[in-house]
Amino acid sequence: MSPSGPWVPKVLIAVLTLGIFYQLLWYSQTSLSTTTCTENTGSAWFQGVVGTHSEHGEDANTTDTVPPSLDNDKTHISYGPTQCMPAFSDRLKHLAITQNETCAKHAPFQTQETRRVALASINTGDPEEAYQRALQSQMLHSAIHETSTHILCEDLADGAWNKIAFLLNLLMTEMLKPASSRLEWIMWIDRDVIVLDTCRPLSSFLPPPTAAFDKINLITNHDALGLNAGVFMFRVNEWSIQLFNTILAFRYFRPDQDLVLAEQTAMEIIIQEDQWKDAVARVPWYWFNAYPKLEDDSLDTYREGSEPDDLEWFRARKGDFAVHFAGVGGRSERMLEWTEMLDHVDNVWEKGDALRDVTGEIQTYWESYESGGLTDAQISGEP
Ligand SMILES: *[C@@H]1O[C@H](CO)[C@@H](O)[C@H](O)[C@H]1NC(C)=O
Ligand SMILES: CC(=O)N[C@H]1CO[C@H](CO)[C@@H](O)[C@@H]1O
Repeated sequence: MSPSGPWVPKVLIAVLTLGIFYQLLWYSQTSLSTTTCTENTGSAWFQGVVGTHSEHGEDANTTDTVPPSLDNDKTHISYGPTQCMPAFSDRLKHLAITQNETCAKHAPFQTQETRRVALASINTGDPEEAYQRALQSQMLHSAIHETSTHILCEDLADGAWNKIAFLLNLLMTEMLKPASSRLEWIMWIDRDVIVLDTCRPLSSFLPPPTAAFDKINLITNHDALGLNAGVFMFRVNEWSIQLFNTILAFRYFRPDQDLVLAEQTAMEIIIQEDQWKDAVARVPWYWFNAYPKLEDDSLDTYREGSEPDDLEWFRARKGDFAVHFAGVGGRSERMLEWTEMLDHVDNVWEKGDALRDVTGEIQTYWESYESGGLTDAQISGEP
């Protein structure tokens, strides 16, 4: 015991010295990042994101050229105290402006949104670069179309049920606004979905705004296993509140039912039932939920537009709205490879190398729907 006595002051001094040294290091790092924040505060599109990422270095030259009309915090909205909204760099802000122009000029469809629409997603847990990049592609779409992206950063319910709880929260908030200003439709979009065609407005998937389609409240699609709830659109109304309430309460009221894929299975079961099914329109898988080609050359063939003739009909190709990495092995790496590749792909409508344009098909779909003549092929998209 006694030998330890003389050591104590030396250890204390050593700890103190180390402490001062590291504090200095820490201090200089903080002041560095604070500077970065201050520089960007003026042009931040949304509160809270400032300082959480440091993408700003690459594009400091553009800060003062962002038009004031785009300088708002209403476009990208995160929910909860945790900051999970990916940064929206000046490079992306500029991309939003230039793509807005090239889309309007070259896309063979109307690029302006015709309804009040928004995107919703969740980004809980430790940030993952692949998801950040995918969410940024969604945020870019919102910025181009002057809509909004809503991202939940907290857990409101366990596992994938969190999504349903969040959509209820969004719906109820919107329903408390006057009907003339609330959102009309929301697209739920998983964070493993990359938006490929930022030109296509979300409104373009919706039925015409006429009475014949008033009863449609939900637009879904199936993959090979049935309903895929990775991307779908729903109307902001009481029906949707009822639906999501019912899904959220499913386990309580039907505890014996096996839910293989949690909330997705519950949703699939419920929307097939008589009370709900007439308000649901199932549309082709690839309209807004195409899956990536899995072969090793998928990046090259997408970039070059050299997809093989036998590329399966539901696989993403140029012109498609989005690519969803549902259940793809090594998803994080694949998604990062795709986002990096996409950084070097020009607007497909400007280059004129789109391999699919669903515009005509969407129109025919709703015409057939109205006349009661929808075929199975129109619904599934399978040729
Ligand atoms: C996109 O272009 C339209 C008209 O060309 C304009 O009104 C709108 O503000 C633009 N939006 C962005 C994000 O640049
Ligand atoms: C380094 C950098 O970010 N340069 C950008 C400056 O702004 C122009 C647009 O005005 C971009 O094209 C450059 O990439």
